[in-house]
Amino acid sequence: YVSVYKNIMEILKYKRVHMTLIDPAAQSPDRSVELAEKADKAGTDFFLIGGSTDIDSRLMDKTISGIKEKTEKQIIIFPGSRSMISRYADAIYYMMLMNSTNIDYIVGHQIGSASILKMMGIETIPMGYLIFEPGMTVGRVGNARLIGRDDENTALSYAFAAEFFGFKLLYLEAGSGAPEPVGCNVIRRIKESVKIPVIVGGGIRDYGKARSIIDAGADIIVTGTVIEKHSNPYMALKDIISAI
Ligand code: 1GP
Repeated sequence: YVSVYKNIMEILKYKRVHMTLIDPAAQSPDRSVELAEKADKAGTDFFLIGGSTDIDSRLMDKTISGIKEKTEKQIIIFPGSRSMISRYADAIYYMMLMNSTNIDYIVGHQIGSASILKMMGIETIPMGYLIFEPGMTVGRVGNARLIGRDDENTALSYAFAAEFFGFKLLYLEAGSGAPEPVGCNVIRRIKESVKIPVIVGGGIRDYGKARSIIDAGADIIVTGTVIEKHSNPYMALKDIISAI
């Protein structure tokens, strides 16, 4: 068994990373497994399982165990609440929604799930999570005080704070299905100033967008919608992954 975080860091030594987000609330477990197989073939590096819709651990278990049977790639939980946990996952993002106005998303769900995570012995990856405009569903559900997509100074203050807190990853989120991802100037500025690997997600739907985000310095890109909505998810994803 290889630590997921170590694995991410090893891969980052020679290339950027692509993660595929699958939301178990968006389709049946069978369909989730089918999408995961396509993403695996297209060359994704890791799976993120989660989303903003609260789902119980049974649906998490069913989706994750199904995907695990079909791929060797590691699976990370991207939780929207304390109940989105599964013993079949390889790791969980133990995240703080840093710009939430709701204490539950800053530290409440984290405390609510701590004992069970400890009991399960699952790898927890400390991550700062920032939501930018337009924020979409996760911005609303997470009660986020949205950061402007070009607001470098505010973003940078959060990034420094993430570093001081000791987070191992920093996720810049525009919201699933956002028309535009986080601004490239923001990504570039953060990469110039902090050492934590930066994840960018929300609104990445084609090669061009992926390319500019990678050129701005993002270490990891996440796509979700493209595989759910595209008529040819395999080709669409392969194209995006070619940008890394
Ligand atoms: C959402 O960043 C992810 O948390 C993915 O967004 O669905 O727009 O690819 P998309």
